Amino acid sequence: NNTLNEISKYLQEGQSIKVRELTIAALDNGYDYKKILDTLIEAMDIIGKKFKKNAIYVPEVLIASRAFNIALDIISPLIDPNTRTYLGKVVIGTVKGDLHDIGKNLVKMMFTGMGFEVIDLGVDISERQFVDAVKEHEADILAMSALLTTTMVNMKNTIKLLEVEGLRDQVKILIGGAPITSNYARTIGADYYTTDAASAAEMAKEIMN
Ligand code: B1M
Repeated sequence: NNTLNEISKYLQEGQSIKVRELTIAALDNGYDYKKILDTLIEAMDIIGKKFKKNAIYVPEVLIASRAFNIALDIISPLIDPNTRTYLGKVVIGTVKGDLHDIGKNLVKMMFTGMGFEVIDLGVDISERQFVDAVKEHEADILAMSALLTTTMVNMKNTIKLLEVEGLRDQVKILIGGAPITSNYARTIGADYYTTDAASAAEMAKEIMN
């Protein structure tokens, strides 16, 4: 139908003002917020797939995600926290000593689009901060990003601290970032590695199934 198709189209074009207007109009016209949310998520999924195929680039993804978040801000108050169902809870951050956050933000956005609740700790996150957040939020998945060969070792240190605290078996660990390889993930005892944000979210969905 028309309004939902337009929301999808404008989201993919990153036209946040249009997406905002149409989301408000759809709600005023009696659309179920769930239908609108599904439309937004599907549109973001299309963006993720195009990004994966190199059909679009980081700036397009970032402006689409901004439009997504603006629409989400309008819808969020309507979601009853008692009935809100998430696929699962993800704690995400860039490791200690590392300030690169573009990739991490993309992963976060794809997770949100997929239906996860995401607790974003930010950048330069110590082993202790990751472990405390996993404990506090009872996270299903810990997602760590590193862009520097000098900081990727902090993923290993975080996994070690989780083991020391007896929490390792309670959480699945997903890692990524330019210098990371599946071999490295195996070596340090992480559960999963993916090369890009879209497949990180797909992988996370599989983990929860
Ligand atoms: Co930096 N930097 N940087 N930098 N920087 C790199 C990473 C570098 C490769 C550039 C180079 O020398 N060719 C190099 C690292 C070398 C190495 O260790 N191998 C480098 C360096 C050396 C540095 C500094 C040390 C430079 C200096 O000061 N001398 C310094 C370190 C600062 C610090 O972190 N302590 C530094 C600083 C910076 C800026 C602040 C200027 C800026 C960061 C801005 C920001 O993030 N807000 C910056 C940038 C922009 C880059 C490059 C140019 C681009 C990184 C980026 O955002 N890519 C980068 C060179 C390059 O990669 N071409 C470089 C786009 C982004 C979408 O990709 O983050 O790889 P990426 O994410 C991908 C995947 O990796 C994956 O998904 C995304 C795609 O879908 N992914 C995950 C990422 N996290 C994931 C997590 C997952 C799954 C997938 O699961 C949890």
